[in-house]
Amino acid sequence: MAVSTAELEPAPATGVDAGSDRPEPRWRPALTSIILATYNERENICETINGIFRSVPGEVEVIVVDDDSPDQTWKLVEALNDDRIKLIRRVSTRGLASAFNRGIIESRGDAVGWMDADMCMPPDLLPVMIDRLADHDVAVGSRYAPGARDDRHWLRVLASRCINRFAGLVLGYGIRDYDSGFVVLRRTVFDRVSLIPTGYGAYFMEFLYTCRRKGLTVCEVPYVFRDRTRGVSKSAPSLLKFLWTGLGYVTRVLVARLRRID
Ligand SMILES: Nc1nc2c(ncn2[C@@H]2O[C@H](COP(=O)(O)OP(=O)(O)O)[C@@H](O)[C@H]2O)c(=O)[nH]1
Ligand SMILES: [Mg+2]
Repeated sequence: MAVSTAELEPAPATGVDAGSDRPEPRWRPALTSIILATYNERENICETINGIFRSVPGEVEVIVVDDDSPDQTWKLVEALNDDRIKLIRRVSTRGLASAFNRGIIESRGDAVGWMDADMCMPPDLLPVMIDRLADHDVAVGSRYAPGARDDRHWLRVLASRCINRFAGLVLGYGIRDYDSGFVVLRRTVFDRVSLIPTGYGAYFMEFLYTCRRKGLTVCEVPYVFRDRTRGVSKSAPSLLKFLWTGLGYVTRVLVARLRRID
């Protein structure tokens, strides 16, 4: 995939040892953890996991946090019988942000990432994102950075762009895809910032905002977001749910701006 990267701030001058002309080795994670939250993803989960194992260089663990999917997504994961996969089946609880948070708690990698398991986000972008951790704390897969594209229905693209524009105005820092939900970061980020595990995808905007407020560096890596071809969207199965989710995003932007956690 041809990918360019969009900078949110100039990269620090790393890569050259001040005392010699020998280049420093680029930072590489010893272990990368990728977290997948799943609810009724039986048609996508295996392709997503296999894509991650194919793409991510070096040691990798995949953590699947499934909320007891009625379609038994967790059973397919179990059947893969791969010791690089950690499966967490949560019973009697649901929620996207809390699922990712549980995955973070269970993860061991010095690079940690998370993404959707519906094949809208390409696993083969992960190595590019991991590479950017050599000079950034957080690398975000971006649908709206230059060179990116969002292939969904125009109404969803419009709504997403409006929410991102609003988030950009209220929260600042020039981030184009504030609610991306596709990310890889250095584990050290969690020494400074915790994910607030409430709500649906809107948690991500507050997370990125707090990262920047704490002085961490964030870059956006553009990619082509493909619309779902299998399974059903949990955030927009109907117009009413779609509007409700949108309202949740707007509210969370305002809450994030007001609470400004230190
Ligand atoms: N564990 C867990 N995963 C969820 C839940 N809701 C959605 N997901 C997963 O979160 C990801 C994004 O959900 P999706 O339905 O694609 O929403 P959309 O991208 O906003 O249309 C997918 O991998 C879903 O399977 C939930 O309540 N619990
Ligand atoms: Mg999706």
